[in-house]
Amino acid sequence: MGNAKSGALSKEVLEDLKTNTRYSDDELCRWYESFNKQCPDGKITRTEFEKIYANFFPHSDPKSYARHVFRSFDTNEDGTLDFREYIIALHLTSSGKTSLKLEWAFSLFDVDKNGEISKVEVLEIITAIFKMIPPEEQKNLPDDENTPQKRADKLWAYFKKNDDAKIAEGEFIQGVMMNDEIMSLIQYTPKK
Ligand SMILES: [Ca+2]
Ligand SMILES: [Ca+2]
Repeated sequence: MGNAKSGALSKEVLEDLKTNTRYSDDELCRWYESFNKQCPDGKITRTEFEKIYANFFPHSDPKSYARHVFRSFDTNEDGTLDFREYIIALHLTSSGKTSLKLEWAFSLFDVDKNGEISKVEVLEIITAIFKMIPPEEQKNLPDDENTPQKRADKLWAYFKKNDDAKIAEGEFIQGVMMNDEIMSLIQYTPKK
């Protein structure tokens, strides 16, 4: 036991994940088993992560978005996702709680991790989101949302900011929660 390479989930990680997520012992152990089967070395690399995304978006280019998502999940910045980071990611993105998802969205937009979002960062992430929308679908977007720049301008205008101002985390979460239209600008769910 205890040896990270032996294949068993360490007690520390298990306890930590139980405290930080809503998952049970059972669920965590089951996922650990399947995680280990798919990633025998216990880590997901950025390239592997990008491939997973590519499977979900066969008609568009999710690469830069996947890169940003990976950065937001790789909290110890070692260039791979371990089981702990993977489960926290799952917890943040699949929880029904909007505030939790938006906490994660904030970390996605805060590209340089300085605790605030600039308009340049908004444009960078929105450009990545935009690339995931298949060209056919892009044609049908509303006139004020059909380019990354227009989308970034729209989001920024909603927060009533000058171009060089910044958005703090609390302000971001509260603002997006109060406006469905803005919520739709910061994510893309593929149509079937
Ligand atoms: Ca990591
Ligand atoms: Ca920032």
